[in-house]
Amino acid sequence: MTSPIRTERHDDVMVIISDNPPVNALGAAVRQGLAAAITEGLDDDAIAAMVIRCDGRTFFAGADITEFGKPMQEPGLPTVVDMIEASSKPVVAAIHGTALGGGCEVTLGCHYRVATPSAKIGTPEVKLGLLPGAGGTQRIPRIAGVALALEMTAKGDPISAKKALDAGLVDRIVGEDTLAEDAIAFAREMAEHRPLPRASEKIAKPDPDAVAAFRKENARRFRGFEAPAANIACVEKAADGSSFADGIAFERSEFMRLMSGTQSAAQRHLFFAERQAAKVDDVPTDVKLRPINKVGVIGAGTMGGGIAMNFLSAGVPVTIVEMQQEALDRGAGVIRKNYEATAAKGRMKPEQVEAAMGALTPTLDFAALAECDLVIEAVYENMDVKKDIFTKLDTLCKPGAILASNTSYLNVDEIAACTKRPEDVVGMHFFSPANVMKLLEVVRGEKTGPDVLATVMALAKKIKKVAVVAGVTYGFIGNRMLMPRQVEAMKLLMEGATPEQIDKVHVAFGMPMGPFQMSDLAGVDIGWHRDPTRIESIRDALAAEGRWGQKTGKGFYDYDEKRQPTPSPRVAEIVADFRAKTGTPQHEITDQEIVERTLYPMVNEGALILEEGKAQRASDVDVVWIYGYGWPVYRGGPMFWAQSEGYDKVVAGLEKHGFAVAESLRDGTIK
Ligand code: 3H9
Repeated sequence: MTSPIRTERHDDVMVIISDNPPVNALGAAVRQGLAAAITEGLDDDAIAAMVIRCDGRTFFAGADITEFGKPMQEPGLPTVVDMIEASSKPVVAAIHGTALGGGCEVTLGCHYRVATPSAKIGTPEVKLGLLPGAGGTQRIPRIAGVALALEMTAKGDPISAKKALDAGLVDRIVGEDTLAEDAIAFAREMAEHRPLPRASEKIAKPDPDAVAAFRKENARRFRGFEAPAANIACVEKAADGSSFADGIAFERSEFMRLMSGTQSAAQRHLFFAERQAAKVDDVPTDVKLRPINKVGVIGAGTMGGGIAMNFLSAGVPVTIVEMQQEALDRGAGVIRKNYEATAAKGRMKPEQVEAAMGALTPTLDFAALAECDLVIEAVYENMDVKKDIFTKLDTLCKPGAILASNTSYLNVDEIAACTKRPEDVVGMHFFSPANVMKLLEVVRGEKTGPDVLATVMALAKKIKKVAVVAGVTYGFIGNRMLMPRQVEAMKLLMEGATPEQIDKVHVAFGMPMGPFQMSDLAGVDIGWHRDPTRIESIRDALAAEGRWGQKTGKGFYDYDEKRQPTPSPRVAEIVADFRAKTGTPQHEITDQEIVERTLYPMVNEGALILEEGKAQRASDVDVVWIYGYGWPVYRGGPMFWAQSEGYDKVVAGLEKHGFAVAESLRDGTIK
């Protein structure tokens, strides 16, 4: 097998080149090649300095994650990095693309670093539930200080080449297209400089104030995660006067601890799940995509406006249609306000706001959609209304235009059937707020064309969404799984639990909110029959009294002016009335029972969805729940969680409470 590492000689400079597509991950063959190449350079008297660079789209994007959890092949990355640093001849890292994780650590072992202006440098291991385990937590603070090391390791976002230059993590920014030759010239310039700068020999200054402030600022963000605290502890260790060797030993033991834990397994699962979700099993990868240069959105409400923003932000012009001038003006106004708020936070330039708004065409004229390559209907959930719209679109839109519905429950096949082109019809279910939430459920109708599906999946990537394909089923993947949870939460309430107790269990589990907090946020009146005299459920009773949730200041909770919730004595009365009226037997409800009756049924529903072929794979279900509903990342999604809990335990819990258990869950064949 040929090595992914080759060397080139440019007079007295040896260039070590990695060619390991797609992202130059530092797998065993790369590590072996790097170690051999360094030895080769050291052994050759004609060589005065070395350069390490990568072919392809990026510098090393980190350790090869597919090797994790398998027996390690020598040499390990820490050994290779130490070998580079120990070299008696200067070694220069030539960085382009993204030097991430182990890739960043390779650069820190080098004595010098040059980078292209567009390069990014970072240690995203924390996002995999890990920490930089090849010296990164010890070398970054020694070069760039504790404060930046905390940002880079515990948050994991990469920094620009310019910021790295300012922090000393890069020594020179070179030409975008002349990296290879500029790096050689730099190496030659440094060939005789001694002593060689070695990060491990530097001293990091302790900065307890920065550590305390960082912990406080990020407490919410880090809630429930193990890895950020371990990253912080390692960075602290680098600056507490310990020797480099002791710091490395601590980093190693923390890395191994995290690596063997369930959180990192869950986060690594998500990394691959997210990428897998983009693949549609029975659509060839070379299918010709339809060009999407102009998008139409029907409905300028919260949903339509949010959907439009995704495309405007990606530079795709949008025509947005409404029935009334007032609604149109309000919708366009909200879009502008949202962009201006982003600009006020410094995350957008004023000219970008104007460019996005300039690409928006608000209109009352439905016929303006004739020019669009994709039209997304985002009106309220009513089949007749949707059918009416799609019938009109069928006559109006140009041939080849994709016709999408943002329905969150309804039958996309039924909608498609009222057109003469069902192959052009697809569901695009965005989540609210649509300009923020990352999930897009792409609903594949029975007749949806493969090129339509592939085009929408590619478009999702362009607008920075994580897309998951769902089949036609009531509520698709996410909302269908939500239903049994809501039903059980109401039953638990009737049997003796309080909304606070149920919500608390969900928040402790890591969800952003519980079922009743969610109802209050979404609106208790959603789906209500609107007859205050017809009171058949607790929900009806709440809605009849105007307890519609946060928007009316009261729902399952009472809210103050700052929307802070408190338990509601009135809700307790309503619930007590219902319990008495129905004679529902009461019992002490434990937190475990809440888990078994609200979370296990979601897993069961997920298994049924998979059995029916309405989701492609279990990991897609996980992606839906993590990106659409805030399922804790460190639990890997409901299906991963069930597996890590043990299917037997979940089945036993479901049976205890009388649920009909999905076959694939019972026999552990969920895929
Ligand atoms: C680490 O370094 C630990 C060390 O500190 C200590 C060691 C002792 N390994 O994302 P894309 C695959 S931990 C294996 O679609 P993009 C990916 O699955 C690592 N495979 O491309 C996909 O495969 P497929 C720290 C990897 O252009 C293909 O490459 N580093 C790895 O949108 C294309 O990926 C990270 O966490 C990997 N490291 O984004 C960085 N990376 O085509 C992780 C990617 O079969 N990587 N693949 O689906 C990334 O963030 C992005 O891939 C990157 C490119 C930004 C580089």
